[in-house]
Amino acid sequence: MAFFSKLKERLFKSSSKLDEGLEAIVEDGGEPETPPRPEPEPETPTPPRPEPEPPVIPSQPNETPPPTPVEQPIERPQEVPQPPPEAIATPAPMEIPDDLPAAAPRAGFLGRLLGRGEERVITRRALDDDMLESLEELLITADMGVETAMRVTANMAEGRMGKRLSAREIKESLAHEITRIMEPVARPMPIYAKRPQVVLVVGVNGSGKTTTIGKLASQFKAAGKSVVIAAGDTFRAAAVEQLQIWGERAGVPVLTAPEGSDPASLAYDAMTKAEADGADLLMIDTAGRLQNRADLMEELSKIVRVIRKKDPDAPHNTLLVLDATTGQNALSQVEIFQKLADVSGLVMTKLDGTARGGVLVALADKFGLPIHAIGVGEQIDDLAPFDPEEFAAALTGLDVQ
Ligand SMILES: Nc1nc2c(ncn2[C@@H]2O[C@H](COP(=O)(O)OP(=O)(O)OP(=O)(O)O)[C@@H](O)[C@H]2O)c(=O)[nH]1
Ligand SMILES: [Mg+2]
Repeated sequence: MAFFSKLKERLFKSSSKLDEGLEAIVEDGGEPETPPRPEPEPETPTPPRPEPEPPVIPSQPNETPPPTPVEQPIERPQEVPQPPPEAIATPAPMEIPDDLPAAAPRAGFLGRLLGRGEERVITRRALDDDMLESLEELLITADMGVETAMRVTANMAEGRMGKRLSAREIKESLAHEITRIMEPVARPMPIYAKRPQVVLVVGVNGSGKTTTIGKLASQFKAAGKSVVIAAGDTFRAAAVEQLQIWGERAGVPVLTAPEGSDPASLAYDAMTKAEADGADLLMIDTAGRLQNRADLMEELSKIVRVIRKKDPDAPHNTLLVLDATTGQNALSQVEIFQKLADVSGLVMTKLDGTARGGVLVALADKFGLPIHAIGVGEQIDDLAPFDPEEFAAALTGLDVQ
């Protein structure tokens, strides 16, 4: 299945919430209009697209300095396997001229044929303060957060106040604003020439760390990288077993240690093995006990101290895994983990089955940390690089044309 379709289907709860909400806002106070029939052929050439305006979103400074890579990062669209070319759907154009009826029948022979005998009625509502307020509330219910929702609606309103808009036009401009916020943070995990590149994976209990490591390991393996996994969550025996199952699925060795043993010494052994094997990547799973923050902090910093004995620049990536179903809570998790570890990027899991997908927009807006990937299910291939246009279209319920 094309990833966009999968994303859209799985983001159903978020998108249907926005979709239905937007329709209701336009219906409430809007008036039905029948668009004028287009002129018959010849087709008019499409006017050149206006240059995109420079972003007007005041960007938040990124508080964490970017990690200093030892070697030049290799931008690697090829590292995380992309969906096959035929699976990449082109998102709908994000900007449409204000005066064009959004769903006007297509001009030309086919358009006349399809449009014959039926007048399509579109409801439009003039954009005013009341409507903006309703839009803002709707975005807040989708977990976009108050500040981000305000910013998105304010940007969307620019130059459109008083204009009569259809639900589709609003979706398109919302998707455009969301894409603009998310584009700067949509970056795949950088791959360094360093061997082994150490990836420390952190996050609260149940956020999806172990599952994400399994999925990533499988994707890196498929991309030709050799990977070693360290089961650094020695707190629960079940965690080790779970990781072993993922290791088998991905065809990647998993280093384990007895329950209750020191995760730092396991990480050290794993570093030794990864070096001896000439592995490209070492992924270290960790326990996510936030109940005792001091313990967790000590545990994480000990892992870092120990692996730095082998490589002073390790870990090269610290991925924070966040669960989308926790909504706004994800924001405070980022704040906490930025204090506990030098977070270099985010992975957002469980975007399937939640109506809180908007939190990803709030995260991008507030922290500006790279979003490497998103999880939309429990299967090995349910993790994809983050694509802002696809995400914005799926979130707003916009159909790809
Ligand atoms: N629906 C869905 N479920 C997911 C996703 N990612 C992980 N899960 C599920 O979430 C649950 C917790 O995932 P784990 O990978 O065990 O989470 P963890 O962070 O390692 O948890 P702890 O080891 O307890 O800290 C499991 O049942 C996973 O199958 C996702 O993208 N979508
Ligand atoms: Mg785990």
